[in-house]
Amino acid sequence: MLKLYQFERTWGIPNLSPFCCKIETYLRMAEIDYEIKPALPLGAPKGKLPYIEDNGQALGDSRFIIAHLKSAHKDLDEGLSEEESALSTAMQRLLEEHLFWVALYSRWQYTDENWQVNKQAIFGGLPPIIREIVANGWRRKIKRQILGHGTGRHQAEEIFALGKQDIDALSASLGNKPYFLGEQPSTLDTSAFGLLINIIGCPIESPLKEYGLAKDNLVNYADRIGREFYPDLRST
Ligand SMILES: N[C@@H](CCC(=O)N[C@@H](CS)C(=O)NCC(=O)O)C(=O)O
Repeated sequence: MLKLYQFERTWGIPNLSPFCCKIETYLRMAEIDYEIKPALPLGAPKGKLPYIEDNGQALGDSRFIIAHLKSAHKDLDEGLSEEESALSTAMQRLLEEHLFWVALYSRWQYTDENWQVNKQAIFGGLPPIIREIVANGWRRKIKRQILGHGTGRHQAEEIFALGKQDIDALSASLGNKPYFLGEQPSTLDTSAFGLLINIIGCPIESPLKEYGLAKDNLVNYADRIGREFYPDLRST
């Protein structure tokens, strides 16, 4: 059976990593059998989670994992027009290559309260003696990534202003539809749900979360997908 390597579940959401949540959501929406292997990024093929093992093949990065799932199992996007596929790609880039960094900043850098919550969730299972060393080293690494991406070069208000533009775009694009591209879930929904639930449904406080929570359609969307595809978790 396909193995999904991802962070331990916490906070009552599918995963504290938007990308892990994206893959698990794809597996559930596509009704592909899988088993979860709790992991940290250290042993991952590309040094990041999620990764999967399927038929003896290890694959990292959610985009390549989904390409494999589409060809070897089920393609959630097979009914999309060319225009819808293009929109899907563009929106996934907005989510994963821009808004993700605002969420990452909120967790690892914005306030000490958020960092403590994040630290406990990711590193809480490590023995106390090495926990602080590993967590602080990892935090330095992630802060360097945020700076290298460019997000970390702005003031907090500027970072959240950019993130709010993405929330506005997502909310307007979803409108009153059940899913981003209409009546059926597609890959774009796996990416959108993965990040949205990690912004509005977890205990990391920020202006981005407040702004997202004020968008009724996004809140209802995340809530509905959580109830429909994760009935085994508490209501999200
Ligand atoms: N492009 C990758 C991004 C995956 C990613 O950023 N994973 C994060 C967790 S959300 C990670 O494992 N980070 C560990 C690190 O950067 O050291 C994907 O689509 O899977």
